[in-house]
Amino acid sequence: MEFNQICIIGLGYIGLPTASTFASHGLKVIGVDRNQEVVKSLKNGKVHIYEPGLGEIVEKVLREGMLRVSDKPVEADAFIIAVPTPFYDDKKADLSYVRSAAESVVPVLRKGNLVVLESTSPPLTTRDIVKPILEKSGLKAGEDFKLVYSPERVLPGQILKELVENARVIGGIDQASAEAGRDLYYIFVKGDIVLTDATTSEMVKLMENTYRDVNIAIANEFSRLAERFGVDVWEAISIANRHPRVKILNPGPGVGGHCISVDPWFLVESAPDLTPLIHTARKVNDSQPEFVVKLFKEVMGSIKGKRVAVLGLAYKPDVDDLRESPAVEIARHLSEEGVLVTAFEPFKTDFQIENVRMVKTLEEGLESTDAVLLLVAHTQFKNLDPVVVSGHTTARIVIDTVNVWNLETWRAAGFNIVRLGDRKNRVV
Ligand code: SAJ
Repeated sequence: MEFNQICIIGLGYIGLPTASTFASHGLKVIGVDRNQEVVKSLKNGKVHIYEPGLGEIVEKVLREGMLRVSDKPVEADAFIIAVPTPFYDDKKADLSYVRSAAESVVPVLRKGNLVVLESTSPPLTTRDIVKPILEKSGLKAGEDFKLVYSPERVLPGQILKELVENARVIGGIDQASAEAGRDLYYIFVKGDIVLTDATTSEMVKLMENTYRDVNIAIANEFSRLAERFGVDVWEAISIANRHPRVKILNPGPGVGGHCISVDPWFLVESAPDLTPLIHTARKVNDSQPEFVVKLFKEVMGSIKGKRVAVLGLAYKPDVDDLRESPAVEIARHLSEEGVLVTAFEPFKTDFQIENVRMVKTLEEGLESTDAVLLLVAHTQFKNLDPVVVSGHTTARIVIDTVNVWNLETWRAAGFNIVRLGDRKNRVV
């Protein structure tokens, strides 16, 4: 199938990089977002999200007129739906954005078009939800238009690189749809393109993130066991990982972001009777912030009125995304327990948490505190020189939950350093 103009609905962390990558490969792209603020800021050449390299490429394709933005879809050869799929309080998928994006395509859908769903969705969403909505146009999927599910699988922080280099799975509601999807992504994808059916590709996406979640949960559980048995979990993991068939992931303050902490619930929701392991792993990772709070209490003794400088609130290193962030939860929880929390998040200094003092610089955060709590391994924090830090603070206790600070150098600079999951080397 040939493509001249495509329409991408949803200009967030996935839609915008995808739109600008297609545009920089010679396709005319209409980027659609129903949020007027997003449309307005992009029309002024401003990118509303942080992702390395994205600002430059968006600015270029906007300037060249290859990417245009609008608040509703227009006629095109293909439509890509890349809107969020959050969940409700009861952990059920909220498909309202997917539904309304599909509805918005109906008036402009034409014979011969291709429609792609990229949003992470519970199994059968393409077949049972998106297809019937699109067929309200009077056209039939498979006969009049093609329909595929092709999940994004890119890692925030490396999106532009992984969009191009990762293998791409394309699940069609029939073979012709899958082949049309391949023709579209072939425009920029250098990794393998694997064709399958729509439901398999929905499941593949959920399996990948669930696999990671379960593996992080076991690492987090190992960190708790290490505390109990006086072991250094980091040492134990590095030794275990020398086994040729073992690859344990890293424990930490918990699992955040909008993917791994959300997607496994879509499987639990779809088949609760078949997913006890997946469900438990989610609960383990969701309770890891509590484990950090408990560690903080153990180290600090009574915590009411104590001052702590929290370093990092993002859900992982070097991103500005704070969605479902365990670090935010820890800061909130500590403050609810009466700790005087100051937080510094270099990628989002204007973020607000009730009763948490946000500071714009690291130095401001470090002064007047009793302890430093490192929650995110941002490069800036990893590279901190403990001698310099010691000049900015009277605190002598630092708690590293992500294992990036060297015990010896921090001790030599006069700090009592505590690591999550390391009871072996703890002095307090
Ligand atoms: N984390 C740990 N320990 C680890 C690895 C990660 O605690 O060993 C934590 C991170 O700190 C973070 C969370 O897990 O809070 C998730 O981070 P991540 O880097 O593992 O993944 P995401 O959520 O940024 O991106 C994932 C990726 N999926 C997989 O690696 C299987 C990405 O490829 C997907 O495209 C993305 O989800 C998505 O959009 O679904």
